[in-house]
Amino acid sequence: MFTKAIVKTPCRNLIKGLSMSNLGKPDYSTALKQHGRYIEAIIKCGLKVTELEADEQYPDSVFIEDTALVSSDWAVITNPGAFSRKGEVKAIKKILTEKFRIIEEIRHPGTLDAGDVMKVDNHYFIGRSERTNSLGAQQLFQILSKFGYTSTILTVENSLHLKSDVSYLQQNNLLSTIQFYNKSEFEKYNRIPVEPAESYAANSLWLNDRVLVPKGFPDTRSKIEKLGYETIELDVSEFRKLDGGLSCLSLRY
Ligand code: CIR
Repeated sequence: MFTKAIVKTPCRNLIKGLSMSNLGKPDYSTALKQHGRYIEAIIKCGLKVTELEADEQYPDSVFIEDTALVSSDWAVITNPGAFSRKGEVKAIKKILTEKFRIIEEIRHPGTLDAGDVMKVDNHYFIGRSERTNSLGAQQLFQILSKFGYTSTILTVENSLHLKSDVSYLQQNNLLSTIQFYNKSEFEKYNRIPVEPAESYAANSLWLNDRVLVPKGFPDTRSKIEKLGYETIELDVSEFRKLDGGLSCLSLRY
């Protein structure tokens, strides 16, 4: 169960964020409203939220998930793969140093976005992607093994991050795009296929027995509900324009 979350208010420069989506530029005031509803949903799921102030220097800084990996008593500060995002870690390091006793860091030339990291029970999957290089993945593997966790490193192709393709919903349930559905690494899980037309919804977020699902993907939502979860549908259209999903908008622990 999660008890806390950290989020970061979107900045006005959000409209200059990185994007491969061709969905146009986000509208700032809509993004701000959507972010507010996201916070309300997290609170409804029982988490206490810390909101960091907007930082105009970093257009993508609302996607706070990429800057750190947090657990109940330790945190790993990442080294984001995109040059324009590297400085985002400064603010997150400051706050995490106040909250956690054990802090580790991914160091240059290793790069890692935590959107490439998925925890499944006591195991971590680490995606090697355009943002997370082999060295960064290896560094995290070593750090996690020091903390007593096992990890699997796998390659992510054609997506920004590992969690653009797969989301763990607990109780052995793994939501997966068709591309990842047959990966041998995931064979032992109850895989729930996300239809290609709904692939964005593969990034849904389990929060204490509820699942946050992006608005507009009814087939995926109904598959998740059939597993017995209550879902909360959230419109995150403005973050989607920057390739961001539900998990990207918070750090949970
Ligand atoms: C980026 O390209 O870095 C941002 N526009 C989106 C980051 C999304 N983060 C995530 O999936 N964890």
